[in-house]
Amino acid sequence: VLAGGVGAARLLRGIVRAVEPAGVTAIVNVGDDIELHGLHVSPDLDTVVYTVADAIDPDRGWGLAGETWRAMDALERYGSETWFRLGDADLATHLYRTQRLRAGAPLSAVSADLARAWGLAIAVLPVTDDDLRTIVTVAGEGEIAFQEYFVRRQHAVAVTAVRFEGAERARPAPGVIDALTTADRIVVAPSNPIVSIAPVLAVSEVRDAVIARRRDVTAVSPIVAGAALKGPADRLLRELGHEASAVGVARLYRDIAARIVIDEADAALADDVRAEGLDCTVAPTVMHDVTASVALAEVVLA
Ligand code: FO1
Repeated sequence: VLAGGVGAARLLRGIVRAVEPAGVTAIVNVGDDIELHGLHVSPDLDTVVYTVADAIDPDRGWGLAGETWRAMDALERYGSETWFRLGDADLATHLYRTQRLRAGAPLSAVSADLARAWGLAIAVLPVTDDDLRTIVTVAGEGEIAFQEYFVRRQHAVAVTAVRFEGAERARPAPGVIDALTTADRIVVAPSNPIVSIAPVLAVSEVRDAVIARRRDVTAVSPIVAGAALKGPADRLLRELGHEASAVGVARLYRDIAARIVIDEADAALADDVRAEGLDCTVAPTVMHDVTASVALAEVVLA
C-alpha cells in the first residue's frame, strides 16, 4: 500500500481486518517529515502506526487519543515555536526515533521497531531512508517547507509548484522494492496525489517498480464529488492545473495503475474515468468508521 497519512491509515485499518496483516506492507511518504525542537517527526509514518494500532485521536486524525499538551504549554513559556503541536505521549515517539537516528539507525529500522512496539503485524516502511522533503512554492512569496504550508499556514495560500528535495538521490528503503516486486496487489491509498503519493513515486526506483506491476495496481480516488475529504488535495490539484475530480485523479495515475475505485457519489464519472485507460469500480469510499474501512478494503482487494 502506497501511503500518505489519514486516508491511507484508514484504508490500512480495514486491510488488516480483511487479510492476514503479516502479508501487508505500507510504503509511506516521508516528504512531510520535519525537525522540531531537535526532534525528527515523521507524521505520516506515525499516523499509519497509531491508526492501525487503534491509538489515533479519531477527531483530529493525527496524534494519540487522550493526549495531553503539557510539554507544549511549557515550551510556550520559553517562546519556542509551538504552531506544530506535539502531544506529551507523542513526544516519546519523536524522542525515541531521534535518539535511534542519531545513533546511526536508518529510519526504516526505527519505523519497524516502533510498529512492533505498537503491536502491529504489518510492515511499515518509509519509502526511503534518505532525506526527501516536500517543498511548496507559495504564490507571490516563494518556497516553504511542507508543514509550514500545511499546518502553520493552514494550507490557506495559493500554491504554484511542489517539488521533492532529495528525491533524485533517494534510494528505496530496504524491503520496499522486494514488497513491490512480490506483492499480489499494489494499492495506491486515497491520499493526496500531489503531496502524499507523488513524493513516494518521486523515488525513481519505486516509480519504476510500480509501473512494472501496473496490471496489479489499484488506486482509490481521494477526491469525492470534486472535493477532498480532508486537507487541500482538491485545491492543490486545481492550482497545479489538474482537474479536481475522480477523472483528474485517474489521469494522474493512468501510467502507474490499471484500476481505480471511485466513490458512489461520482458514479456518473465512471465512463470518463474508463476513457482515461483505467478499469473503474464504483463503491462507497468514505471511511467514517472501521466497518467502512473493511468494506472498502474488500472492494480494493477484490
Ligand atoms: N496537523 C495539524 O494540523 N496541526 C498540528 O499541530 C499537527 C501536529 C502533528 C504532530 C504529529 C503528527 O504526527 C502529525 C501532526 N499533524 C498536525 C498532522 C500532519 O501535519 C499531517 O497529518 C500530515 O503531515 C499530512 O499528511
